[in-house]
Amino acid sequence: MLQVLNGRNSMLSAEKLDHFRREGYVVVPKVFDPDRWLTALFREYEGVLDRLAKKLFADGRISDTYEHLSFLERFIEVCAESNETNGQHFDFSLPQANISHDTPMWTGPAVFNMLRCPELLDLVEGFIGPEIYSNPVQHIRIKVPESREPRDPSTGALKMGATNWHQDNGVVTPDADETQMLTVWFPLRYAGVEHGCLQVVPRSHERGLMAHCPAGPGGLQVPERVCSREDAVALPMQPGDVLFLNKMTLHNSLSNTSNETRISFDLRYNPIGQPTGRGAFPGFIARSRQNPNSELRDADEWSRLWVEAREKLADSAYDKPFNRWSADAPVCA
Ligand SMILES: O=C(O)CCC(=O)C(=O)O
Ligand SMILES: [Fe+2]
Repeated sequence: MLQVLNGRNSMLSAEKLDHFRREGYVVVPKVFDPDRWLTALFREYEGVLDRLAKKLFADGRISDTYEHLSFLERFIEVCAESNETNGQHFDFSLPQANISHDTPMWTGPAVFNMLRCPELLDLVEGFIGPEIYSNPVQHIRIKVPESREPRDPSTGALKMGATNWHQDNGVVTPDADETQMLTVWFPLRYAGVEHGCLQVVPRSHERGLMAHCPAGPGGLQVPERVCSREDAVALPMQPGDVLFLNKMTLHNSLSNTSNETRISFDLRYNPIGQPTGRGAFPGFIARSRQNPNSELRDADEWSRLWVEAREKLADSAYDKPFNRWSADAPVCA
C-alpha cells in the first residue's frame, strides 16, 4: 500500500513507516536517481579537490596533483600524502571549535539542491509532516580506506576512523530534546560492510537518551555497559537508497577495510519552528505547504547564511558547548 503525497507516489509504504516506528530505522531503496542527483554533486566536489590539490602542491605538501585519477582515488592520494583528512574542505557545515574567517567549507548549489530533492522531501514528509525545516546538523563524510588513512603523528591514532556508537539526540544541545529530528543518511557510492557502512541497534530508540562520553577527536560514545551492541545490524546501501533514523536509535559505522573511499551525506530535518540543537548554524525552510513562499529556493542565499555564521563565530570566540556531556561523569570513568 502506498501513501500518496502531493500527487507523487511516495515510496514510504505503511510497512516501511511501521518498520521505522517499531525498529527505530528504515532503509528505503531507490529513492532518487543517482545518475541525475549525484553527478552534479561530484562535479562540484571535483572542482573543490582540484583547487585543494593544486594548493597543497604549490605549498610543497604533496609531490603530485594526481590530476589523472578519478575523484575518489585522487582524494585517497591527496589525503595519504598530506596526512590530512581534508574533509572540512568538502563539508557543508562548520567545525565545533576553532572556527576562523578562512575555515574551509563547500556550500555549492548542487548540495543545496540535494537538501531540497523533492523525492527525498516526499519521504521526509511521511515521517514528520509537510512543514519541513532543514536542520544544520549535516555532513558529507569521505572516509578513505583505513590502510591509507592519515594518522596522528604522535599517537598513531587514525585521524577519522569508524564513527563511535551514539544517538543523534546525544550530539545536539538539550534545547532540541523535544524536537522531532529525523536523520537521513545516504551513500554517494556503494557502501558495503567492507567500506564501513552504518550499523544500527534495532529498537534502541525505545530506551530514551543514553549517557555519552567524550571519545576520540571531538567524538562522543555511548559506553558498552550503557547499551549492548550485540544485536547490531549492518546496513549496506546503494547510491539512491536512503536510511531514515530515529534520533534515539543507537548507531555507528564500521571501519573501511576496503580499498575504496566511502562517501556519504547525513542530513537532518525537523518540523518548522522547533529548535535545531545547533543554534549557531543556519537551517532553512525546505518545504512548507502552509506557506510555500517561505521556502528557501536560492542556493546563493543558503551559502551566504553559512558564510555569515562563520564570520560571526570567528569574531565572537564562541565558547558555548555543542553538547551536554562531560568526561568527568562517573559513567565515563
Ligand atoms: O556516516 C557515518 O559514519 C556516521 C553517520 C552518523 O552518525 C549519522 O548520520 O548520524
Ligand atoms: Fe549519527
